[in-house]
Amino acid sequence: MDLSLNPEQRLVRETARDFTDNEIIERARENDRNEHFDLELVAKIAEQGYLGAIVPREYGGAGLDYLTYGLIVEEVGRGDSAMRTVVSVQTSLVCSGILRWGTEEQKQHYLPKLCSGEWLGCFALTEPDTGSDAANQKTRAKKTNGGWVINGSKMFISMANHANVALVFAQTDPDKGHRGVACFLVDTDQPGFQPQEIHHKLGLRGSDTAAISLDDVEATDDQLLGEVGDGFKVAMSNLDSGRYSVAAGCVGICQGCLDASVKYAKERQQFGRPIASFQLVQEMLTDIAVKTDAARMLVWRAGYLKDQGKPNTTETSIAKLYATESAIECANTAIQVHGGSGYVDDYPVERYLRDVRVTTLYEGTSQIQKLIIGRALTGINALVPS
Ligand code: COS
Repeated sequence: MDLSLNPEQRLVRETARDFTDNEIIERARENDRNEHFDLELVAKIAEQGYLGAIVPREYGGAGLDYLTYGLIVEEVGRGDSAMRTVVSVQTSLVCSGILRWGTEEQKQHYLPKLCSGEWLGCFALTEPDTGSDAANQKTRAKKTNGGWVINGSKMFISMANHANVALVFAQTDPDKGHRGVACFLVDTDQPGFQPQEIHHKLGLRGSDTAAISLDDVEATDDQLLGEVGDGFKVAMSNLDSGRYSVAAGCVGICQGCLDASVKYAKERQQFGRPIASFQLVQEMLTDIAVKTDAARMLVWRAGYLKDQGKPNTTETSIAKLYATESAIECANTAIQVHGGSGYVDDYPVERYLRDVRVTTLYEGTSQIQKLIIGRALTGINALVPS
């Protein structure tokens, strides 16, 4: 197995690293403090080609493979998870779905605008009463002449306050269960689409999050993504990409924890010597390093499988489960290395912990990932007790 990156991948990673160091990190703390969704920085990220990196060049993307996309997401995630969320949502939850399920007209209409950052998109699957049980959509889509009317509500939707297009999942026929779900490319610029900002989050304070009420929202037949009944599969396949992206971002957090902790441990003096010289501190640094490497390898494996066009849902769940849980542990350990200084935002580690906490909840909880993996291992579906 060759684990080395090719020259293009190394260049993309170096560029993303410099961009993160120079542009993202310096704004992260203030944006977090002010709960500021930094659209100016989003525009710079778009200019870098990081929104829609996996989209072919003919549709305005960077035409990169998944492994290289993962390298970008890792670097942005090391800098600021709020900005990493923008990259993940726009690229994986929105663009990847349009690319896979969209008609040629839809690809040409939406992808260039999304890749350039002219438009933002959001992924409206979760509802107040529908989280893990994603097939159980309460939002309803009713057929009209030449189109659809959608009513319902969505919850915890990233970027919904700023999105120009929303992938809205809705049930068209409750008797059909998940086979009745449809996905619509909804124009947000209509009176019935009402996002409401969600504040007071534990972390990701620089990220835009909203509840959405959908009140007689209209979509034409041309705005269906996939066929009626494909909606659940659209959601799941987008999440195959989204979970990969979250995992890659968490590798970035692990790496950020390692960098900050090694630096701090070498600078901080106690008992007349750097705390890095104490075995128990080195043990903490080692724990972070091992988890970082292991998480990165799992992400690379999932990316490699995606690039080969091989099945990867289980491997993606393994990467997401391990990387997210590890990143929480790494951030917690990094605070321990920093002592009291790690508890205030002079250092990035407390933000890492607050920001990363959500990653074992969204895009499938750790429990859902375990059940997906367990089902693949045994062939037995333990998701719903019979
Ligand atoms: N890609 C494409 N299609 C997929 C798929 C994937 N990764 N995973 C499943 N499907 C298809 C299946 O092939 C099946 O198709 P058929 O109708 O033709 O048989 C259909 O979708 C139903 O699949 P499955 O039986 O696996 O669904 P379950 O209801 O058993 O399980 C879980 C679904 C729980 C795994 C799913 O609801 C889930 O991931 N929940 C978490 C949701 C989530 O992540 N929410 C966060 C939203 S973003 S913050």
